[in-house]
Formats: sequence, structure tokens, C-alpha cells
Amino acid sequence: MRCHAPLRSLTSKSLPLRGRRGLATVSPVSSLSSNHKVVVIGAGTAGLAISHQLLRSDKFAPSDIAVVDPATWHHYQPGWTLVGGGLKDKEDLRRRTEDLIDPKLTLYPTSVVSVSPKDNLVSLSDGNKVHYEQLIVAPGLTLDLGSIAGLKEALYDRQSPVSSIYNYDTCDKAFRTVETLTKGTALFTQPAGVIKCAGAPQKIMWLALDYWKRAGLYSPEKLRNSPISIDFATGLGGMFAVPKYAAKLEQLRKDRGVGGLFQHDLVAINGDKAIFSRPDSPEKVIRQFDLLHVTPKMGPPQFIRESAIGNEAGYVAVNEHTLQHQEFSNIWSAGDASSLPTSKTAAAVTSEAPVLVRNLLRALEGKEPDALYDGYTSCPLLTEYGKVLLAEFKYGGEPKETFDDWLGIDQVEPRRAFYHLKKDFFPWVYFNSMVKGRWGGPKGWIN
Ligand code: UQ1
Repeated sequence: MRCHAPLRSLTSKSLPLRGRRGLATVSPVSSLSSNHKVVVIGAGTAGLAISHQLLRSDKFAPSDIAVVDPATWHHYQPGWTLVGGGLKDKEDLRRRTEDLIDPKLTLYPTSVVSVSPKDNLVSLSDGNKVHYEQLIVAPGLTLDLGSIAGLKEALYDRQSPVSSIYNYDTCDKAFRTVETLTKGTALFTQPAGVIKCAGAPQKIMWLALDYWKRAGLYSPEKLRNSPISIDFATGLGGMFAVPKYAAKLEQLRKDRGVGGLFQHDLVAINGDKAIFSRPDSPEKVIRQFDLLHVTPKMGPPQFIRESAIGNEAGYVAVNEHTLQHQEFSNIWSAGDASSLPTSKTAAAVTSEAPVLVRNLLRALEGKEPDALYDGYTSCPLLTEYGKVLLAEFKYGGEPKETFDDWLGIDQVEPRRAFYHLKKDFFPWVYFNSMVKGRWGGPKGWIN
């Protein structure tokens, strides 16, 4: 089956890093092009899990698989909520991308300009062209800080009480703003539209609430006498998309005295004023704040739309069960930039990756896909220090609870054991097993 020229590359900028330290043996040739059996766009959670699961199938020779990603650092993003809650240091949640990549994979530390699906070709920003037999598109979502006027300036102003756990640079600022607030209005936002980990905007709020409660600054029973008041402003219509968990979280919101501003989409920040648009009115709503936690709008990278491999919203258009592209049968997608109609989390990737890998290996043998993804995803929702509500569900918002099936535990109840899964076990298993292609989420260890 191998019909590819050996890897070649040209200018020093376009040199791929073969293996860990970039000790690539590359000989200059006259064309800026190279070939790989499989090219993976993205060395994030999906890209790394899939690349290493493919490698562990033992069906590939060194350099058969290439990974493209310009990022120096790979972040464990699910941990940023813990940083915002003062429970972890952000530096401990990142690794150098090149250190996470098996030496048998070829890394192009460059960004993608476009994909030409008819020519089986990926064009890189350094001018290099990479040919593929099979392509996996997993670049993740990018934050659109510019879509909220004044957000970027406020986030990067060290004096302002505006932060976001969705950003490496400011996830620790979130905790500093919580620690220093002694009175006033704390406002937490969630945008209209798709974001990664849709539960995180309220996780950080629940931790902050608990922090102020323990500090004697907030009391749900004596709201009038509490120096701090808390509002959750969301572009959506409820606290969560899955009815079972939404009911519980709405109850928590009411019991804890948190104001709910539904269908309020943050559009601008002006000094200590947050400005919201509403779907049913041309009038803007203006709220004063003393602390603001923002969840920015986010979306898939432009090259997907520009390469005509995306749907109307710009996500890679794949079959929701097989993860195969709807038009090009040698293109696949998983993770946040895929069109899969489920909640975008690392937990979802634990179930998407083995399906994609099996179906792609079959495609290399000329066979049709036979593995099917059921939409599994999960949101370990911190509801206070020491407790997590472990939401797990599949397509249609139907609960699929690992510990209910296994031990008869109803996961709608926040529990201490789930808190330790979230805070201690998941980060550990992520770096020790998941990025290495050995973790199947609810299925436990694989490969
Ligand atoms: C999971 O495997 C995982 O990856 C390490 C997470 O971290 C981001 C999760 O949040 C969840 C829920 C899982 C699923 C695993 C189990 C055991 C329920």
C-alpha cells in the first residue's frame, strides 16, 4: 500500500520536526512538497489521541503519519477552571507540543492555510505542501475576542476586574479578581452560540460563590445583607442543554440566590458597564459590575470554510456517527472543529477517537466504516469546592451515566468522588494515557 516518496522538506522554516528534538535528517530537494499516508491537522486533544491510537495499531511505518500544529504549547484546557478557582497552577497544565509527540510521527510546526480536497493536499503557511492519502481535521476552536467590544483591552489590563478562564493568559487573573472582591456585583457571562465546554462559564461562578460564602461575603439565606451579589447572564435560554441536569442547576441557581439573565448576549464592555443584546428587542441591556467573568465567542478556524470542507457554520462537515466527511471519503474530523452535534469536550474525544481510528483503518483496507459514535460527551460540573455533578450524555440530550450503569449512582447529585475525578484523576490520566492513545474514557484503558 505504501506509495509515497520519503519525507522531504526545504527551507529551515518549513523543516518538519521528526520526533522529539527536531533531529530530522532532511535533505534539501527542489520541491516544497512531501507525502504522508495520514496527515492530522491539530496536535490538541483530538489530534494527539487519534495520531497515537493510529500509531499503536502497528499498521504504520515511521513518518507515515504527520501532524501539523504551530502551537509551542499543548494545554490541558479542562484544568483552566481549576486555575480560576485557585486549585491549580496554569504552568502545570501545559507541555511542549514536541514533547508529547511520538518520534515516529512527523511534526510540522506550522499553521494550515488551506486544504485542497480534490488534490489531497494541505498547504502550510511557510509555503510547504503536504500530500495525504487520508486527512484528519482536528484544529479545535479559536477564541474571537474581537467580537465583544472592549473585551481584549479589559482582559489584558492588569487593573481591571475582567477575566476569562477560556484564555491561558487570564485564567489565573480570574482567581485574583475573586480573591480581591469584597463587595459589589459579580457578573458571569456565557455567549449565544457554540462554545467549548458549555458548563465551564457556570463552574467558575459556582467556585467563586463558594469562595465568597466561605469568606463571609455571600450568604444565600441573607442575600440583602451580603456585600456581594451574583448574576449569571447567558445568551441561552436555560442553565444547561440537557433537561435532566438543567433542572438541577436551575434549582441550585434559585436556592443560592443567583440572578438569572437569560437570552442576554454580551456585546460590549465599557468601563464598569457590561452591555448585552437580546433577541426580542433592539434595546441594549446595561449592567454595572465590580467583577466580570467573560466567556468569549468562539468558532472554527477560517481555513475550513475557505477550503470548502465545512458546513454553513464553518465546522468540518462529517457524518455524525462515522466521523467521515460528507463529501470527501478520505477526510475525517473529531473534536471541537467537527460538525458533530454534541457538546465539545475532551470527554467527547475519548469516544470519538476510537471510532474515527477504526473507520480510517478500514478505509485504508478499502472497507466501509462500521464503528458508530453515539454522541457521548461529559461535563464534570463543579458546583462548589469539593463537589462535582458529573453530567454524561449522548445525542438527543439523553443521559448516559457511567456510574449509574455500573454502580446505580444517580449522577445528577453533586459528589465528592466526582470532584476528585475532575481535579486529580482526569489531568493525570490525560497526560499519562489519553494523549498517548491509551485512554478510552468511560471504557477505561485501551490499546
Ligand atoms: C474522561 O475520560 C476525561 O478525560 C481524561 C475527562 O477529562 C477531560 C472527563 O471529563 C471525563 C468525564 C472523562 C470520562 C471518563 C469517565 C471515567 C467517566
